[in-house]
Amino acid sequence: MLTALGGGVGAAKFLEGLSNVIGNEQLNVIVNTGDDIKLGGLNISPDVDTIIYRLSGVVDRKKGWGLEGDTFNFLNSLKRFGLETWFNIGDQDIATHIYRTHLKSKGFSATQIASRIAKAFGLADNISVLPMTDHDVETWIQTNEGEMHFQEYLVKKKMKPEVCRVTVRDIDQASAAPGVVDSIENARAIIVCPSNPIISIGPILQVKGIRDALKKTKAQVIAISPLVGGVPLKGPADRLMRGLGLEVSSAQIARLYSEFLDTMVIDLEDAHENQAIVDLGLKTLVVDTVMSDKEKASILASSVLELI
Ligand code: FO1
Repeated sequence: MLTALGGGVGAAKFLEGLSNVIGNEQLNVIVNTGDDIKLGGLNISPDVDTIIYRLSGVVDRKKGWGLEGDTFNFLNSLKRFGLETWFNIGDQDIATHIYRTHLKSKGFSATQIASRIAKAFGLADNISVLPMTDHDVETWIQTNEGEMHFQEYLVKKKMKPEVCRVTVRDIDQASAAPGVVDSIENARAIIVCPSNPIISIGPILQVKGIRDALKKTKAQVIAISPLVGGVPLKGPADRLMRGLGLEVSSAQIARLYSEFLDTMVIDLEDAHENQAIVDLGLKTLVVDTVMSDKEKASILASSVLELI
């Protein structure tokens, strides 16, 4: 059994590659839920959905999120009522959010809901998508324009405000969802996907029990840096790291994970950081990490598997 930690588009791309090279081996994916947001009464869990959509072959590959060929008539109709429509929910995608909201109102947990959505999209039987926690948490960003939900910072404000602090609301009440700690304890190896270390992996590590399980596990832990040439290919990792006073580098990400990490995978363009990571007592792998298509994601996943 392999276990991966991740959230969002980078993780989903890597996991697609991984799913193509693991045969029937069980893969448990522990997914960030800090990006979750309630909008217009709907419970939306972007990272869970992005990973399910990608792994079941229905994602909009150009955007990296949402469903291929989706339309936005519903969203346009909402404008009539003066509701905020900056978060682009497609006409097919909304069915997922309605279903999640319906099950949640009936008392189903995030874990149960993710499992049902995955099944409905025909996700392979050997892959389990596990939300990091069944408790409701939300990542909020303190900026020079005030505090806002992460999605508001990312989508509505287009990452323009200056970041001062990142808080995962209610994380102190969040315990690991069923199967999460077990997946870390009993894995053959654990892969930290090329995801944002602050808002994707950071919240997962703050859930009670997860960091400790990673420190204790006998499994090798391998992380893939989301930076290429010192910058993220997508998203605000650099802005968030800088805002928190951190150096923007793969070596810094390795430092954030060093308590539990064995190997850091970095891009060829960041080869000059190799020694700094080795000096932390970690192994490294320097390869092309740019996943411009499925084949390149599979090649990266194969290189990671060869380390195990
Ligand atoms: N990302 C955007 O940049 N703009 C959007 O309007 C948007 C809508 C959206 C709707 C559903 C969904 O599941 C994801 C969506 N995303 C959108 C992606 C999401 O904001 C981010 O990819 C993740 O939260 C970052 O990890």
